[in-house]
Amino acid sequence: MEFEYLTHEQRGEIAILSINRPDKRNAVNDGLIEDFHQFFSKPPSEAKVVVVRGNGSHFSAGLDLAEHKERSALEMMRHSQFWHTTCNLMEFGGLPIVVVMHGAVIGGGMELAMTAHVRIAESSAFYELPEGRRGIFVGGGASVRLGNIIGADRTREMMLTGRRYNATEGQELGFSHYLVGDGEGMERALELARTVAGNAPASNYMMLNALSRIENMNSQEGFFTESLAAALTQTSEHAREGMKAFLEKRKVKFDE
Ligand code: 1HE
Repeated sequence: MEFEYLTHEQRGEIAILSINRPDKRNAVNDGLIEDFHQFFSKPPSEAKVVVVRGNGSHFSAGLDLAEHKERSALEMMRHSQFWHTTCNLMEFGGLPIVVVMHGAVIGGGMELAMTAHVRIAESSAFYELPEGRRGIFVGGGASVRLGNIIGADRTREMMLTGRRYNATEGQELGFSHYLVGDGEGMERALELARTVAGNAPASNYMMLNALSRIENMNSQEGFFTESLAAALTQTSEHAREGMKAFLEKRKVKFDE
């Protein structure tokens, strides 16, 4: 697929999306969010997993401040809600995302990165929420999505002080699941993407859709929803094939 601010490369079952505004440090303008929205609204049918990365020396410098400065309250409301629609599509659309973070992972860049289900940081990665210094507030979902990872307390402190967490600290906090050397992120991402793509599609779909929702339920509703998810996946053709392949000691083959 062709986009203005994203490049898309399809390697078999893996779609690679690269944010492509390196001269602006991959700052997120409206066009870039629209590109993400377009891709995740109708991803190529062969894609079973997506790798998201940034071209140039940074993952993303966050919201495009040049574009942002002239908005009314209503325009800002719509803008923030479009980010939410897009980020929700990414988190819950059913296509697992592996992100490779390097250099700046700032503000809205961090909000985009946290929609990914498997997060890899290269050692150059650093994280900041400098909204306070710019006179703005997070609007791409950090209150919820980052809050779910590090809690409201740490999110608030991070925003109040505008502190910079480095890659090692980010790994300890859960911003990344894997920490690798500079330039090693893509190799690890492709390896993990192949593993994820090898799962049954219905199992991946449930992992993406059921777990975050169950986290926000009380335990009785959570247990019931888990049973529903189990009943749907465990009675599928893929479950029969997955268990049969194990018992027959052969490679599993999931047909769509
Ligand atoms: C930008 C942006 C941007 C760079 N919007 N143009 N985000 C921020 O507050 C982060 C602002 N950026 C930075 O702190 C630095 O640029 C970096 C640490 C990321 C990189 O530094 P450096 O020295 O490599 O690059 P630079 O010289 O600062 O920037 C290079 C160019 O990118 C320059 O443009 P040029 O035309 O003068 O070459 C910069 O203006 C441009 N650029 N960052 C627009 N962010 C959904 S709400 C989310 C709210 C937020 O995300 S708030 C956080 C905003």
